[in-house]
Amino acid sequence: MKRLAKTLLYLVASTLAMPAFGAHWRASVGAQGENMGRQAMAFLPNEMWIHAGDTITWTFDSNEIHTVTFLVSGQMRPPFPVGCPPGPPPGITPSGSSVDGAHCVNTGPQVAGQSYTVRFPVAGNFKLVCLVHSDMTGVVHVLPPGMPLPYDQAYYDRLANDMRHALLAGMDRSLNDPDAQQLFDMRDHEAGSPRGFRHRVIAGWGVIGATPGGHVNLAVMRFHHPVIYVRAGQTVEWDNADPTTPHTITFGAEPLDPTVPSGNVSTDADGALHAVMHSRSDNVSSGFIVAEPQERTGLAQTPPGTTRFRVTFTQPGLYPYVCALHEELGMHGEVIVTK
Ligand SMILES: [Cu+2]
Repeated sequence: MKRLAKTLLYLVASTLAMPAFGAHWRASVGAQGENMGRQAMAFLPNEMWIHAGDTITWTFDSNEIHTVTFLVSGQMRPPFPVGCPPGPPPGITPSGSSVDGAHCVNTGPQVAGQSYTVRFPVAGNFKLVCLVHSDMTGVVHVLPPGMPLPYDQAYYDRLANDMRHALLAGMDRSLNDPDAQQLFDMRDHEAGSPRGFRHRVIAGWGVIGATPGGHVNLAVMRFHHPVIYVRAGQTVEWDNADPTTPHTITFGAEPLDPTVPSGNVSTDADGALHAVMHSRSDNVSSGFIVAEPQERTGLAQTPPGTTRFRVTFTQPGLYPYVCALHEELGMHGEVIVTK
């Protein structure tokens, strides 16, 4: 009873205190399907209207890493290990930091269970970005105190939930669509023609969407056809069909630097990377395989053709592999080579 009275008193006090101390808002970062394969890479919601003096707490909701980052006005996004300049890497600022357009604020990479609060002392429109994912952006409109706000927290909660479901369910449908499955199977079958590659694995795929506040995207961190059968002497090809997310195809020991191919990988005439494996104890890693990127300032460029990776298997056996970036999300597969 005493506790209830205290809670009520606190509620009344905090309501009365609101104008003086600023309102507290909530939003979330990222979302994932049950098996972590589907990753909604988005700020949920990715556009909010608040008052100067308010704070927003972002709660991280996925095993995939994200950052909440407000750069200085006009600044390009640095790589996430660099973070917020000035200052030495990792360039992280503490929770409770203030965004004013003149100072960079950066959570650094965070995962499910973590949260971070940002203060907005001055009016302005502030762009919100994730340093890990290029198609994950948003905006916070900070209005002068006293101006009417278009939405309340309940609206943002509903919107975040709708966005979460739309992103995750949208991809669910295309993944589980029997027609889509059949299309892939047919393509694999037809590719048995001399011009094609018979044994093909889709190494991740995804979609990019947008709201007026910025970009949202969904990445499916899975190998389509995670188990594939070939005969000794045949070649398997992995293609990345995700617009921005890189993946690796890694057999054996994980490389120190997952971005670059292992020394035993060569380049085919069409630019695709190619390795030959004689035993499952061979260490082979593709480096970053990523769909052909748009050329943009400030982004690392990959040579054309690193959208595909091929491995020729000379000996029968069981060849397990992983994506070195997304193994923790369950992104792994197996090639079974028969005589
Ligand atoms: Cu991956």
